[in-house]
Amino acid sequence: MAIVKGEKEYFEGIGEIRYEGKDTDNPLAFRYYDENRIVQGKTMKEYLKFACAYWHSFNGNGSDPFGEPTHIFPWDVKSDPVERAKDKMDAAFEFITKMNLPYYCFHDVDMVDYGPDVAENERRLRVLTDYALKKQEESGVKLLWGTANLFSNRRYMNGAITNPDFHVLSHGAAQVKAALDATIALGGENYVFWGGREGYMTLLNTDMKREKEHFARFLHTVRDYARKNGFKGTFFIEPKPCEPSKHQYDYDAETVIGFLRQYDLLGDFKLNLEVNHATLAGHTFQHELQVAADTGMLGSIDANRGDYQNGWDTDQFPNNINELVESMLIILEAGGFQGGGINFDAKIRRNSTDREDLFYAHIGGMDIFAKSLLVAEEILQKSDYAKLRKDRYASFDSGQGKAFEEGRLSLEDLRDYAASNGEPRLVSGRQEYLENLVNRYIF
Ligand code: XUL
Ligand code: CO
Repeated sequence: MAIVKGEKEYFEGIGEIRYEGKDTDNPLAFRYYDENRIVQGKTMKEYLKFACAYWHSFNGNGSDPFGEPTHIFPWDVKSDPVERAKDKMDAAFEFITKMNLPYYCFHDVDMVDYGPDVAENERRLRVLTDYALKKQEESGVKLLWGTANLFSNRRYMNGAITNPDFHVLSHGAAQVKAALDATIALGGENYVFWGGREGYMTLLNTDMKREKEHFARFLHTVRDYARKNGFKGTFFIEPKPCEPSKHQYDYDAETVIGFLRQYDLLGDFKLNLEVNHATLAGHTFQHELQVAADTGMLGSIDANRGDYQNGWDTDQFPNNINELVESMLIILEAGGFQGGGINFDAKIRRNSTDREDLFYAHIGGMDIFAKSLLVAEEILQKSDYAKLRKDRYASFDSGQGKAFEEGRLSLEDLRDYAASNGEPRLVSGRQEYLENLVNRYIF
């Protein structure tokens, strides 16, 4: 990939990150991510579709509720917001191309600062969209998805599209329209809705039914606008149960699928699942992936990991091989992502202040996904993993089990089968055997 720099080089001394194989001791090289290697009939680059998240890498400054920024960005100096945003974009594309990341994702306000004036915000975003388009053309980097940030501005404190005040809703809509226009202009492959404030803090002041109906009505309105304006991609909803709201309507995969089905939106929407959101919902990431895969709704993922001790969204870079191999097994068996890819919705730690840290984080994340993909492919090709699971259900493949599946047995028939066949034998679920099987291919 051609490295695309601006006037200034922000990551000086760091060149293109290349695949050097697993035995390299170069910390600024890939050990497993070989973008041209064929897996499942596609190159790794096409299969995994890695994306850089603009917000964590170029806006997130390391500040937390207890402390000031620790990441002091050299591109964040000019006073004019549009000029400053262009510098940031220079840095972003320099990083993305040095990392060989094929995609990126953004919120409107990551690209350029927004103020209170709708028309001025639209103007700013259009300038940056034009700037991004040139950079995309120069580098070949593509937009995996765009989105609007409807949670940071104080006007959204009671929600954006589910706000009890129609005036606030209209501002959310204006932002979505502009973000969608930018996504379409940039050839964005998908558009995401994550509703951090679409939920409630207390039911004492909330008409939940009406708020959810407003959200559904709005999604129809957006879908119609986008299709009319040539958007061919997929809309994703990103579930998360809470944080920042006490309760969010897009709680988890199952809840979102039910909502989309209820409001007749299944045809245009799929899911963007995030590891740390799954665990906040009390699920494994694998569970969320399987729920989505089983309904043909596995659109894309936001890659990160949580912390075993902390109960919030720590958005750390992924590094749990067992979690990811089990996840890749589900993704492979589902036939890959439906339109999406792997967006690193992850941030380096507050005290990771070296220029290289952002590179190490992405290299580690890309390598562990690449390794997990290879391991999962081998498990599916060489082991009896898939067969063992299928065989567990063999009693439904013929005879009375099959008749039950086909709806041909009454409750009396089931009772009679039990009465005439005695006590079932105990059949092992072989969990430890399967865990060892996965490890055998990892090591
Ligand atoms: C927040 C989160 C968001 C979405 C995009 O937890 O994951 O960054 O991915 O709005
Ligand atoms: Co996310």
